[in-house]
Amino acid sequence: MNKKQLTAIEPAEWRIVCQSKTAKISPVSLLHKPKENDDMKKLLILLPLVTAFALTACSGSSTTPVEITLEAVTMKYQPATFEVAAGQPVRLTFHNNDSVEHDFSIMEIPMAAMGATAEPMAGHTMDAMTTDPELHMAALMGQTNTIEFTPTKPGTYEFFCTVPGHKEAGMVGTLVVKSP
Ligand SMILES: [Cu+2]
Repeated sequence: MNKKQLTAIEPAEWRIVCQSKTAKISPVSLLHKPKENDDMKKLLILLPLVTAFALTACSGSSTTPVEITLEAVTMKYQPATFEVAAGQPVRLTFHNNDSVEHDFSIMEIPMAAMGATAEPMAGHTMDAMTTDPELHMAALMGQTNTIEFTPTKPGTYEFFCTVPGHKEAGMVGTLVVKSP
């Protein structure tokens, strides 16, 4: 492992390490075991650099998304209410554990980068909608989807499923955006 390889690590990879709720980052575990003494010396020199980088990547809540998991079961969202802070990036994972397709939609919500999009799901159409929701992700039965967004304005936002009849059947919930 040389310095060039180390600096080539993208911040995104470090973010994944942070997100996986690893209590402490151990740079040693991320590196190959040195074969020779010379390699060990290089490793010891580089360790503080790696650690500093890891700390930079993991501090500062403004860059590390908070992980929220939402489930769809028997025509309901679980939880039906969740809370995040304005300015805090959110990584929302939607598991559809129901036997029909569902989505997660918010018609209007001020976001840092408008038009957050999730992976499109084959077969999911928005034909029933006259206006597209600003935040939208679908998940077919048994599938999972993820969307990242940063809400910027404190408030209470309704989320619901756009599949015809689902909102009326109870697929509605509340996203609370608190002041930071
Ligand atoms: Cu639905």
